[in-house]
Amino acid sequence: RPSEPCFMQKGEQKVVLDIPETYYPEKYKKLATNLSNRFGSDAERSIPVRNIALPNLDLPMKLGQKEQFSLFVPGHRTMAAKLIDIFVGMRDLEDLFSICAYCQLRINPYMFNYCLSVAILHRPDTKGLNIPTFVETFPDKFVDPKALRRAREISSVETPGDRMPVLIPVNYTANGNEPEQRVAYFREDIGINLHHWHWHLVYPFDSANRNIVNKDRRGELFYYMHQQIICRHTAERFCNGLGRVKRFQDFKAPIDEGYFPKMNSFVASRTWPPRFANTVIRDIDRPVDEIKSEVNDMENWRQRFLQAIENMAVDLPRGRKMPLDEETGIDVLGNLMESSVISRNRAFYGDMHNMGHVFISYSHDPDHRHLESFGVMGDSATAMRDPVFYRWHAYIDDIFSLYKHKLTPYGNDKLDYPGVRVSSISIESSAGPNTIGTLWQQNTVDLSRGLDFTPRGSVLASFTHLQHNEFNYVIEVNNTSGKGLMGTVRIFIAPIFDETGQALPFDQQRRLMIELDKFTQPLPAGNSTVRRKSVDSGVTIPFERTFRDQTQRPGDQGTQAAAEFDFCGCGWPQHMLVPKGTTQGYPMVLFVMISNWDDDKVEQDLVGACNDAASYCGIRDRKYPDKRAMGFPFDRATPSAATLSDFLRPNMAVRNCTIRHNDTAPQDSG
Ligand code: CUO
Repeated sequence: RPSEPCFMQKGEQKVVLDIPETYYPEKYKKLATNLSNRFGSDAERSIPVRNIALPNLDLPMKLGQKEQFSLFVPGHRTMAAKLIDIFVGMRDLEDLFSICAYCQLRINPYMFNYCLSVAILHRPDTKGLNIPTFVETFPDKFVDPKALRRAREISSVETPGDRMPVLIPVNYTANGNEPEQRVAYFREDIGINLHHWHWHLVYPFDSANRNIVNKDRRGELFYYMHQQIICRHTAERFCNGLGRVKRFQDFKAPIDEGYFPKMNSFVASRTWPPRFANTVIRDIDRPVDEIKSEVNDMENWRQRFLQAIENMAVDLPRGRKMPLDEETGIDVLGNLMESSVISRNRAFYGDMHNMGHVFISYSHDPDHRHLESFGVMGDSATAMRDPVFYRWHAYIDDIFSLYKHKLTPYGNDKLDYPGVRVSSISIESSAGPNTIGTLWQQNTVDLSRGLDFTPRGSVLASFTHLQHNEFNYVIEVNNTSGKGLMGTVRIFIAPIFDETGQALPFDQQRRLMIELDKFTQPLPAGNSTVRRKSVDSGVTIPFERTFRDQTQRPGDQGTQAAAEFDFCGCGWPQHMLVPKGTTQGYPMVLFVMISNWDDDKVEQDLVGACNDAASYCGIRDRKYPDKRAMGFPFDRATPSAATLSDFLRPNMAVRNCTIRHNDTAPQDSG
């Protein structure tokens, strides 16, 4: 951290960095010898830092050390892209280490952390390096500031063995008068926000090094991962007596929802600004952030997207056109919409989604007259806390959906799997047949790394999150082909009724289908039973991986395992696999389809690759492991089906089930 220029603590071992004197910023130079003497005498190990010819860091150093950093702000993006390129371009690890030692004293800590994390994920020689879990490095982005103050007090007055965990309250951002507070446990869930931050780390949208951005189907994954967030959020709303979010589509209309994050930034020593109810986004003119943008730009970009979808073709530079075809259209649109550096025409289609974040996050101070920084929507680690995130992304999703509506509905050739019949799916669980039990659970996270000094030993904070009892899917299959086959099992769950209690028509219900799992399955000839555990889901990562410090992972063997772990920090948190349900029992429909693996498979070597949360995160350095459109078979409309039953084929099955919530005091995770 900036206050400790040459000192680190690795576990209980104190390490001093032997930094070349020229690396110290002017203000530290006089102190350098003192610091080295002071920490050096106390240190158990000294690491020499190579004195290298330093690259030009003027651009990334333009962002002050005490400023907030936003990936969505174009100027910050350019600075970060430059720094990522510098980190990725260092010729070996020692040079990277050296430039980091230099940067750590000069570069904005949030930007430094982001760029170094991206570089570590993308350099071939750092695949074995660990990134500490972000919640521990910057807990101020995830937890109640009161808990952090308390943690500071505890760490300074109590010895490690005597420390009791600090309690992070569940509901601290609003009271029951605010209807949106009913889903705060979802919006403010630490694991969900970590997933979102990690996703954007794995899929950066700006870099001069196009390989870092240009990953297989990244634009489509941008669409799909966020689409899944929207339908998961919608299900939570239904469980809590709320309707679907109102899309944020009238850019001139007030945003009904306010949000008061009550978080403090350690770095900027400031409170994150709130947004009052009924705020209207306005033109931004903030020379300090080099942003001048008009709301009308958003209107224009929107019109161009609608036109492109209408024509099923996008305009390329120099008057050329590119058809939006069935296979790659959504990927092209995703990159245009986000927008990423691989957008086919950023000059024309602009930067719609990112600037939506920017307009909203500066709506409280668009011309910087109050000297305020951006709100939580400006940061991928915090954006999902704000109710407006879902309104904005629901609107983005609607635009993608317009394109999907233009595609020919899937026919039997795509949906059916001749010879494979699924006679049933059911759920086995301790909560009863076809019932999933949810509850509140208490867990801990270590805040010591994120305090603005490094205490000896951990300072634990205890927080409450939703959890469910583990369950199994039981699928009865009949393979009448007379030979062994391979299938892809696709499991989804969706609400049955809308917010008014009416049965959801198929075209609405399919857009609320939450992917629970997807896996490859051998299908022996004849009858067989597939039993699959909920914890093995292809969309989630285990709780331990979301929260625990990777350097302390037990049983790690060598660099390969650690590398996989880093990438695998991306994944929907297992504890949020299913919606909360209700105490009376919330009815949902479980859907399974077994598709023909010959039409799904992507031939590639997955040995050593982390692929247990591939549905939302892809696989590092590999192709997306399912050839079908993301969201298949529900991504396209099927006008001929009025209900889900109309849509079913012999290789599909449904089961009504119940999610029953136990609303008693949280249980300890043990
Ligand atoms: Cu993930 Cu808008 O892209 O937040």
